[in-house]
Amino acid sequence: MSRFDIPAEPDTLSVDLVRTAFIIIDMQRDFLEPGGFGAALGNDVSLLAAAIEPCRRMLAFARAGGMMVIHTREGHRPDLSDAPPAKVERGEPEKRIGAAGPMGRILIRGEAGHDIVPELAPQPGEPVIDKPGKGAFYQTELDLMLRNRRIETLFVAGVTTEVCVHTTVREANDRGYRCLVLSDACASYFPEFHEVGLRMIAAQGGIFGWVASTDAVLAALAA
Ligand code: TIU
Repeated sequence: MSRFDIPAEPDTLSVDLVRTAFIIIDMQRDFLEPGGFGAALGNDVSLLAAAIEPCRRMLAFARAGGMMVIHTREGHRPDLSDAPPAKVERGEPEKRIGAAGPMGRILIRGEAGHDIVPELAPQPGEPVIDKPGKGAFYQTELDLMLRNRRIETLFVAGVTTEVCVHTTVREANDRGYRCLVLSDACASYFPEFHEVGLRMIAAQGGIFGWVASTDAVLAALAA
């Protein structure tokens, strides 16, 4: 039996775990640690640390149960050929995408800051989607990979709630996936945006998807 009813906002979500993927959005050092992209934008990066442990618990469950696990990373080629000038040319030049920082060049693939935090490091066989934008579907193979596995539902976690998590959930929703956002496994530099971002997903009868805590999901899946 792989079907479970998960208590969520705005209502119970029935999921088939065989057709569910756990997608962890951009839990990279560039967003969570000092000296990366998040800090260059003027943010207090310590606010994102709270999402690590809930992500780790869901990841452990998913791995133990053989669920599809997908990691994403936001970043660009070293020559910036995949980075729109409109994205790069913001803020002070020494803090822009591609500038040198303590974890290497900011938001550039292959640099230390681009890595996923060690607690959530991908295991061999788990796809890592490198994305140039905020959404994980834009200019990536994610949709193809999910369709090939007949995935219908996404458990979504990561950072930041109102930016890359929201953009990805909106993209997924329009493509016909049911998205369950794990409220405490996401985080924002702006606590109020986190709260309102989650409310926006579940409002209007679940206009973008469903929201539940990691504990609520794990308890339902253990039943
Ligand atoms: N700035 C911010 O909140 N987020 C990003 O730029 N990217 C992601 O959310 N991953």
